[in-house]
Amino acid sequence: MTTISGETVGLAESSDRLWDALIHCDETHAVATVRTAVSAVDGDVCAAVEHVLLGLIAPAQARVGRAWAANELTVAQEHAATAINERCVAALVDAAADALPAPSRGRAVVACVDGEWHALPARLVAEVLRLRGWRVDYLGAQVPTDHLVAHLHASGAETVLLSSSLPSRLPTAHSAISACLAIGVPVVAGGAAFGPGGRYARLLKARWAGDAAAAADLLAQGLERPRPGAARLPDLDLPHLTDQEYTMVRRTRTQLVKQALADVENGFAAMRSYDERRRERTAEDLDHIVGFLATALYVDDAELFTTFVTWTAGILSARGVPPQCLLPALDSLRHQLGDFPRAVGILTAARRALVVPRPGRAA
Ligand code: B12
Repeated sequence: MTTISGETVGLAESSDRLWDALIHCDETHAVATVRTAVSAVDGDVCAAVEHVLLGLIAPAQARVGRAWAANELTVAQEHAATAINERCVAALVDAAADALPAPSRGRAVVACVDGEWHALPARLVAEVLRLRGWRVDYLGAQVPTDHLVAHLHASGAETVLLSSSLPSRLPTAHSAISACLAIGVPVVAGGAAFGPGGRYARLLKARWAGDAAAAADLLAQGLERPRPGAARLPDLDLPHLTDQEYTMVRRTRTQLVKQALADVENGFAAMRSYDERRRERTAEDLDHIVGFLATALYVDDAELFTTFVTWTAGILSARGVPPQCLLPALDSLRHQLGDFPRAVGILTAARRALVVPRPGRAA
């Protein structure tokens, strides 16, 4: 028997079995594996379920992401694995239903930022809070801010837990955070979008927690209700926005992408032979690049953009696309945005960070 009180419960064997089931689209074995992992933990069922949700399923899902990025899993396998993990979460929570404590600690809303489809992390947060005795309204993926606020008014929930995985959703997250604070509801933000150590959450005036267990601990301490009027216009939280660089990049996004596409075609010969579908994918990639540039301007952090560009270079390399094709794109944007010093600085830093193997040499 294993116990979770004060000791680490090994999940290594279950982890291998779950991975095997996920990559073979084997839902039945995946569910059996997570159920067995829970029953192998001695003691409180709710604590055991939490342990397996966060110690087995969450890391398996993150591994799915890494394997997809390395081109070891197809998009279809990644989708199947996500669906299976969602089913595993549901199976465990159902199995713990009889042991769930009556909700006695208050009411919390868990939601993803508008435009954010990564719902599984938010689902994990919701279930862990329920297991710890909170009443939880789980609103799922991409919740428009006005509907989130309307729900807070209607439900009287005391806290919002806001999830976002994509840094490019940060400006939208800021609006949501500000809207919740304005009506006196504290916000705990979480997810990869909020940066290492949650630095962007703090910048946007939200509390932050690294995972569902840390969020539950934070809520248990009691969060101070913000004073009405605590929310301010974005320019007051982020004074650099007054230079209008973010606004201009957002406003001219379509034109920036169009011109960058033309410049990449000129600067990267291989692209001239692309069929229509590949050109569309390239345009999508460029749109992501401009979206991340805008976000880096929003939070005034060149590192956000550099991290994204080097990540994109890795994704391209793993698929046999030379990351050099990013250089003409960055140069095009730098040229188009020559009058915007912060944008030029961010693009220059990313260009420098992009380690491009010389032609004919191994990476
Ligand atoms: C599954 C998945 C999807 C699924 C999501 C389905 C679903 N139901 O969730 C789908 C297919 C929809 C998808 C779409 C996209 N995805 Co995706 N996706 C993933 C993947 C593989 C797993 C996400 C996940 O569940 N992770 C596991 C969870 C448990 O980990 P976590 O998110 O870090 O969460 C932990 C903490 O951060 C924290 N936490 C999270 N939220 C919160 C909230 C609160 C309040 C608190 C306290 C804590 C907290 O708790 C969790 C642990 O307990 C990731 C890869 C990865 N490594 O995460 C990519 C990933 C996030 N996706 C990515 C991308 C690019 C996309 C797309 C843009 C792809 C495309 N071109 O269309 C779209 C964007 C869609 C959108 N607008 O949101 C990139 C983002 C890269 C970047 N630099 O921004 C990633 C990292 C892919 C990768 N391998 O590199 N994706």
